[in-house]
Amino acid sequence: MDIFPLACLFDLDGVLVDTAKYHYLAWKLLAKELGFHFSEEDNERLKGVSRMASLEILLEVGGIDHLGEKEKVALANKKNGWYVESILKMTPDEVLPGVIEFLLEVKGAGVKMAIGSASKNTSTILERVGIGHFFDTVIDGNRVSQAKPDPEVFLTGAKELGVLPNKCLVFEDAAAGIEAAVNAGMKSVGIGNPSILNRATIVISGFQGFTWNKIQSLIS
Ligand code: B16
Ligand code: MG
Repeated sequence: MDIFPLACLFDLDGVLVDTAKYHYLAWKLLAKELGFHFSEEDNERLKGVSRMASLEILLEVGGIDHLGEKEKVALANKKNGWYVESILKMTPDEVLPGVIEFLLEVKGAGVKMAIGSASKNTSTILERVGIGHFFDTVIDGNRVSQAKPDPEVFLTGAKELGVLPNKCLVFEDAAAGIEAAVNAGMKSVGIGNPSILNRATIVISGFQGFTWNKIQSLIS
């Protein structure tokens, strides 16, 4: 019998933990320093997007178009300093509902697991919330050069796990991440809004109430 999937690749922010609120606080503070308001709606555009690309969106919202590369890097570093202050205070309680139960089930089924995240702070977050031990490998923003929707992050994960892309299942909350899964030739489970994640194989609102067997039957 054809066994599917042999590996699960998990995005981090918005799938396993909710760090978006800390990103938002730090970006909002930066915008305030630059003299404009950055709304929660604007912040939605930063989901799954790399740090420098997020800064470009923020500057566009503020109508700031005169900064050089050095100034931009300094602003991104400043925002990251504030963000790191927040994530260093994270606790295991901040793992999203149903996640631990789901990871335990997948691990128990002998399925390999990897992280595929754009964040360069992935290791700090995994350590703070205490879920790092579940994953056979961690592919993050420090290890890839192409941002989602490029498939690099997921293809690297599959390669490190020694599993063919078509035997991998991706869990993602961002449209760009679902697109990356499609580009990698992988099926995907979208976490969030079905109208935004319409390229995913299936969409669920979160892990609570979803067993591994249920997910397997929904994707096949
Ligand atoms: P950092 P994910 C992404 O994480 C976030 O969704 C996105 O908002 C953030 O800009 C990006 O990581 C980079 O994060 O500044 O920590 O390197 O969803 O890919 O796990
Ligand atoms: Mg995400």
